[in-house]
Amino acid sequence: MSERIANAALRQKVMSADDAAALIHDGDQIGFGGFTGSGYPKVLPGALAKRIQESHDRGEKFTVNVFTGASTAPELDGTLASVDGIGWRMPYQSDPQMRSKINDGTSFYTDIHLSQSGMMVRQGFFGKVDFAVIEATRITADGDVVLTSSVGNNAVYCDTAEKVIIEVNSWQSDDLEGMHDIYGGFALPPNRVPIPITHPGDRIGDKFLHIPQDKVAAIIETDGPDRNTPFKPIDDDSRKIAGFLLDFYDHEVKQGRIPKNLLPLQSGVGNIPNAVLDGLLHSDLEHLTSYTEVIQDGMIDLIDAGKLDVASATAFSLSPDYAHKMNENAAFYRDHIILRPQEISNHPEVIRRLGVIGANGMIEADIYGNVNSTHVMGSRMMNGIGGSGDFTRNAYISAFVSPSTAKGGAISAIVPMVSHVDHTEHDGMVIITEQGIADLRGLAPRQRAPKIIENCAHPDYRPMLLDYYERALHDCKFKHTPHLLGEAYSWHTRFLETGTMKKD
Ligand code: 0RQ
Repeated sequence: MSERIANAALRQKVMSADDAAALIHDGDQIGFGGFTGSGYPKVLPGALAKRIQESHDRGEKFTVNVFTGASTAPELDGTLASVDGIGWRMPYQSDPQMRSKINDGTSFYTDIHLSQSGMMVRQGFFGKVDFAVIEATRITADGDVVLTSSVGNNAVYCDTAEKVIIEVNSWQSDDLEGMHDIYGGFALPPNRVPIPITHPGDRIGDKFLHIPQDKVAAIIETDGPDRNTPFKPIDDDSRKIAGFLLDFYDHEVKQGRIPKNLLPLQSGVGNIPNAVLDGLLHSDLEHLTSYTEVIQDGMIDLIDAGKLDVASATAFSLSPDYAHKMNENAAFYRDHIILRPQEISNHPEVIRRLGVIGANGMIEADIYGNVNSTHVMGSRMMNGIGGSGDFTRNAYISAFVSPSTAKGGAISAIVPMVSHVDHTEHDGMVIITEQGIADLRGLAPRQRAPKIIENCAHPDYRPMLLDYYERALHDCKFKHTPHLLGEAYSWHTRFLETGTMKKD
C-alpha cells in the first residue's frame, strides 16, 4: 500500500474505483476537483461511467450533476458525457464530448463566473452536494490532505459535501507540499471580512486541506498523469497580437500609468497568451509578478529566466514536458508559485486591489466593444465564461485578444452586433487583433466604432463594417449607439445560410 497515505485510519478506507463508484447513485450531486486539465480525479469518473452505462443498459435512469473547478479531461467530462451520464453541469468546460452533449440538449449547463461558482455552492443555490471527489498527492499522519496540480473548488466541495472520495495519485510530486495556500475565511454575509492579500506573493491560508475523517468514504490509489496537452507552436498572428499588447504596456509605462515592472499579469490560456509570455521572456522587463488563474509553460520559462518573481494561480495548465519539469523541480518552483482556491485567485476584491492587467481570448466583438466569449453564432456553447469576467470587469487594464477572422476567413471576429454578450462595452478596455489595437478607454460609442473597425477588423470586412456603421449613423433615429436592428445579425444569419459572412 502506498506510503503516501500516512494516516492509519484513512488507510483502512482504501478501495477500488469500482467499489467507490458503487457508493454513488442516480441524481447525486458531485463536486469534482480539477481545473484546466490538472488535478482532477483520474479513475473514479471512469468507474462511475461504467456503472451508469450498465444502469442504462438495464433501462434504468442514472445521471449525476457535476460540479468542477473548471475544465477537466477526457477521463472525467469525456467519459461521463459519453454515456449520457451528466444531467447538469457547472462551471467551465472544454471537453468535445461534454460540449456536444450541452449543445444537443442532453445536459444542462450553468455557465457562471469561476469566482462565484464556489460561493454559490456555499450559499446553497444548487442544493445538497452528496460527494466531493478530489485528488491528493499525499495524506499526512494527521489526516491532512496535500492537494496536487490544482486547488480549484476542492475546499468548497469538501466543506459542503456529505461524503468525500480522495484519489491519492503517486504521479504527482510530493514536493508540491507547500505550494498550496488554502484560505478558509469564507463566511457568508454579513460576516465577511477583507481578504488580506496586498501582493501576489502573500500567503494567507494553510498548506493542507483539512477534511473531517468521518466524511471520507473512500480512498483510491492512482498513478496517472494530468491531461497536459502540448501547446501549438506560436504562429505569426499570435506573435503580432502579443507584440501590440507588449507595445501597449510599454506605452502605459511611459505614460506613468503603470510601474516599470508592470502590474500583476493575468492571461487566459491558449496560443496568444503563450506568445505574450514568450514576448515578455525576450523583453528587458524584470521583477514581473502574476495574479492569474493558471500557470502556463511560458510562466515557468519566465521563472527560470529570473524575470517572474512570483505567480499566483489556482492550477497548472502545462504541456507534458513542462509537467515533467514541474514534477522534477516542484521544491524549487514552490518558492515562486502559489496555488489558491479559485474563490481567491479570481476574487474581484483582490483583482481590483492589486491592479491586475488582464488579457483574454474572445469569439467576437462588436463595433461598440461588447464581447462574446462563449457562444458561436449566438447559440452553440464553446467553453464558458471561465474567469474572463472575473478579471475583465475588475482589472486595472483589461484587453481582449483574437485573430480578426475565424474559419479560414469565413467569419469576422468584428461584427455589427455580438450574437451573445459576456462582457459589455462597460467592461473591456482594449481590443487587439493581428490588424492592430483599439484602446477604448474613455471613448463614447461613436468614438469607438470607427477605431475598432479601422484598427482591428480584417481588410476583407472593413468596408462592410464601415458601410453598416455609416448607414446606422444616418438612418437610426437615436445617435448614441446607432444600430440597424433589422440588419445587425445579418452577418451571422448569412454565415449560417451560406457558410460565410462575406457578401457575394
Ligand atoms: O475552433 O478549433 O474548432 O477551429 O473557436 O479559437 O482562435 O483557437 O482561440 O483557443 O483562444 O479560444 C474565446 C473560445 C477563444 C477562449 C475562446 C473558434 C475557432 C476555434 C478556438 P476550432 P482560437 P482560443 C482563462 C480565461 C472564455 C474563457 C476565458 C475561451 C475555437 O478564449 O474559452 O477567457 N474564453 N477564460 O475556430 C466561430 C468565431 C470564432 C470561432 C473563434 N467568431 N466564430 N468560431 N472561433 N472565433 C481560462 C479559464 O477561465 C479556465
